[in-house]
Amino acid sequence: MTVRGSFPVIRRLVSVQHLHKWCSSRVQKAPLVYTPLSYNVSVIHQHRFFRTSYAAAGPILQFKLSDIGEGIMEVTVKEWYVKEGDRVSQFDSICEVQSDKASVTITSRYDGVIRKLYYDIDSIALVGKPLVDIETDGAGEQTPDQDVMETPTVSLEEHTHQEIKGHKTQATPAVRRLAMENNIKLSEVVGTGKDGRILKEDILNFIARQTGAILPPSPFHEIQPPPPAPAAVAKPKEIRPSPSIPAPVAPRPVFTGKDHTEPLKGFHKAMVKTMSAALKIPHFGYKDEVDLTQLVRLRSELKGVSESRGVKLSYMPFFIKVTSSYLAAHNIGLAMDTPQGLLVPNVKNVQMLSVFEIAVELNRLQSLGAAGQLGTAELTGGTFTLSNIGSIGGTYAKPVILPPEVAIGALGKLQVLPRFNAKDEVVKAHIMNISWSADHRIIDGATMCRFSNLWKSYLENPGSMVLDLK
Ligand code: CAO
Repeated sequence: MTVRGSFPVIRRLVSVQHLHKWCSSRVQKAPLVYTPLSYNVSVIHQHRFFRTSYAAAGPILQFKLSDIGEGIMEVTVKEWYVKEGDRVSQFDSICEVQSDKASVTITSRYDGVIRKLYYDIDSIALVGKPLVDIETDGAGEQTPDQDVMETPTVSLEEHTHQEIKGHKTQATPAVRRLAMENNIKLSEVVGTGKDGRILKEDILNFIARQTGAILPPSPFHEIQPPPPAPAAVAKPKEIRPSPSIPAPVAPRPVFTGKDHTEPLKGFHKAMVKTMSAALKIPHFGYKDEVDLTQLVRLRSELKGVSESRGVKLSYMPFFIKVTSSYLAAHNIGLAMDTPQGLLVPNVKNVQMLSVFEIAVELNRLQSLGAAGQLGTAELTGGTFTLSNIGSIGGTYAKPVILPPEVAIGALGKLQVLPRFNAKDEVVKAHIMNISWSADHRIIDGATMCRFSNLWKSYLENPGSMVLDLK
């Protein structure tokens, strides 16, 4: 057995001794049940779906990666232990797959020949899709079931079961989730379904017995908001708790809502990869506040001019330009909230652009982002990122570095706040918080602090910027 991963469910499952497999109801409809490949894991009980076609030597069984529970919709194929044409015997390792929760070695339960591998190393194998074809030796023992090919991806409502210390529990993933959310061990619940299967109702009744709550006779009940008080009911009297009467125990809330699992797709998937890579970076966080009172004045003077040229001028072009005052050449990325999710296009060669030219490019990137048309050219090659989360709200953030970049800044919301001026007078100031994260393997705290101070001083005295602007 090979199971790696720290996910508690996996840890819990590791103690189970035995893998129990069974086929879907559709497969069971076939006169003979095919022996499927098995996960060499003693805990996860799965469905196996097969399509059968005939080759001269015998039936070719198509093994589909089935629902392994816990919301896992895909795994990465880490290693193949066989290649096409290899002969395998029962219990030979076929491949190793990895989900975000565990690594699992998949073994054969057949003697036969591998006819097809469906994935390359590091490809994503999807639940419900074929993993390998095996031409089995026992041709005569099996009966084809062409229909099975049409079987959709395993539904979460399909039954799974697991064996815990000799006690077999059967329940759907939804019921398991309900039990888990309410800290209930399935082994302690008596199932009233077919073959002792644990139903949602059994869990609810179990909770009711624990809490003393009375459940309606309907199969499931949802938490309802309390009904509005009737108009005729007088104002309730104030109830003073008596020390001699124990306060009523509020029943534990019962979670009966139905969650659904959606596979991560497109840019979200990329975000998983990038952010997982970012986890390897030791982040140094540094925060400060910047008084943008003068910049606010300057922008309001320039905004009209810019608009008369058809370009929206926000604060971002100033932030981007100032960030660009320290390196020879760089493409400043900006986190962008788009209908497809978070994207980070970058403004190329900011060192060569005026604030106005940056605004032009920013306007273009925003239009592309809104239309879902940002391409590889815009999305690659960034050297530093600014994330203006303040345009949505909030003051401080803990931005995550986008590898292979080494620093990132998150801009907070620009707010009007009271501050002291040089004469000790309280004045109205336009304050924005800045939160930096730096890769501490490369940038130490003092360097980050000095960079931030300089960045801040330019923005607090935008006139000084003019001297250095190109
Ligand atoms: N505080 C106060 N006002 C702000 C502000 C801030 N931090 N940032 C922007 N504004 C103002 C702008 O000045 C503009 O006001 P005017 O109408 O007076 O000009 C208005 O809000 C709208 O600005 P904008 O958002 O269209 O343009 P922008 O250049 O400031 O920002 C962009 C562009 C793409 C950075 C921003 O739209 C965006 O997507 N921000 C979200 C970034 C994000 O999701 N970060 C999280 C990353 S980690 O998941």
